[in-house]
Amino acid sequence: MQTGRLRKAPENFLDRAGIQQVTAQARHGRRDFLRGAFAAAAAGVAAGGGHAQQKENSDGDPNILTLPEHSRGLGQAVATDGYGKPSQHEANVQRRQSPGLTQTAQASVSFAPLQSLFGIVTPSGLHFERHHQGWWDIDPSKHRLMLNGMVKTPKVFTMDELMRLPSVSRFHFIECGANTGMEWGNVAVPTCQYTHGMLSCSEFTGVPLVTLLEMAGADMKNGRFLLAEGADGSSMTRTIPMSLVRSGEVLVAYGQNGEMLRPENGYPLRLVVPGVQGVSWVKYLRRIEVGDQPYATKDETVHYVDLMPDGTHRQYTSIQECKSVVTTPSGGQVLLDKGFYSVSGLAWSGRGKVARVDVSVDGGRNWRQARLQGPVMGKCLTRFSLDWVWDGKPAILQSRATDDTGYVQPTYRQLRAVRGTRSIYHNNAIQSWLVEESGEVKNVQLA
Ligand SMILES: Nc1nc2c(c(=O)[nH]1)N[C@H]1C(S)=C(S)[C@@H](COP(=O)(O)O)O[C@H]1N2
Ligand SMILES: [Mo]
Repeated sequence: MQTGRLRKAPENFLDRAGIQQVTAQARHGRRDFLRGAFAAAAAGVAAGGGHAQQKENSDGDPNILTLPEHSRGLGQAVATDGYGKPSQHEANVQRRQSPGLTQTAQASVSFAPLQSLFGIVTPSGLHFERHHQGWWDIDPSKHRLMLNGMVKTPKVFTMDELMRLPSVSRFHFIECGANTGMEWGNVAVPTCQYTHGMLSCSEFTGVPLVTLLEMAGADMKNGRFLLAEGADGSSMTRTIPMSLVRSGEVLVAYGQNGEMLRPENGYPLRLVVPGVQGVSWVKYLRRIEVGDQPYATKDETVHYVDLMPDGTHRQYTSIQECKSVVTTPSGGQVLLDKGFYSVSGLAWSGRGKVARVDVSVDGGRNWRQARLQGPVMGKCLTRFSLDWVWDGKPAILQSRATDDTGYVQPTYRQLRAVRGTRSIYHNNAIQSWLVEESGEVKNVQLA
């Protein structure tokens, strides 16, 4: 079996000159020009991808014949800074601002490098970020969580009090409702980091919110809605339906991947609302109010609404529908020769488990069922893969996920028939990556 080699995506799209060019064009929204600008930004750095292989020919390969320094000398002593870091050779694997968005001094979104990750867990230092008013590193000894509204006994918890309660740990994805939002306008951003990188998955640890509500004697019957409020300057407040909370799924979480949450992700406390768009996962969580109707806050009436074809706004569409994306090979990467590739990607559903993923290498004409890597968990990322031998001809890679409710991820045509073209949020359409004869992989949309 001939094994193809893949050049990693050029990661430094953010070279200064490139950005200016790109943002000027993004404002005009012209796709061709934009793609040209991205290509210009990427040129000259294309060789900089991760593990460039020197191995041209194993006969006389100096990497076998010469004993390297690290086999002869004494290695370094234990790390003195007490907290491990990735290899210096992985310095390109970073979360980044999208070159397609206007760059601001107070940057508010960074995208996770999905093309560089394995399995389903996002390392905490690479978790995407979305801050409406910057992030803070709050002193946990001063942080409080208040429970009020339709409760018998309003309560205030310290972090110590919360962390003494029985906890659970669960794997869940979080996806910003605006993930893949640029693609509505047919603005093809170059890599899956920018098309799908407002997505991450962690093991979260915390106390089921229902436990705290019971402690406060909340009216679980008439109190049909909750207001969750964050302690940052964004006045982030969201209505959470009690129906989601009753099952015990919604967590008041302090843990992320075995350690405390990172400050960027809401340290010391955030709400985890499995399956629901990121904005409801209120960070720096300081108050939960129990009420009997939706709160109609700014972040659910003005923002985070979907403009429909008939001009109306759809509100409270919180669930992230079933979606998937091929992460390797994906936009910006280069197939260096013909042969075997493992086409691999991520699938998820806000309604439950991923039931199957089909992959097409011919733009959706034929589909083959992909392998799912277990364990497949509910409202969690699932890794899929498919064996593929590239014949050197142009190919279009797609993945189509189905969840355990039977819902099938739509094509752009199907999605636009219902939603029109003027939305920002909730784009779960099938993603297409064009593999050109040169091996270059590009983001394309099929009509
Ligand atoms: N307090 C507070 N909570 C917040 C936000 C915020 O700006 N402030 N942003 C929300 C949005 S829009 C998203 S997508 C997620 C992002 O979470 P992350 O930064 O941990 O990835 O947090 C949500 N919770
Ligand atoms: Mo978001």
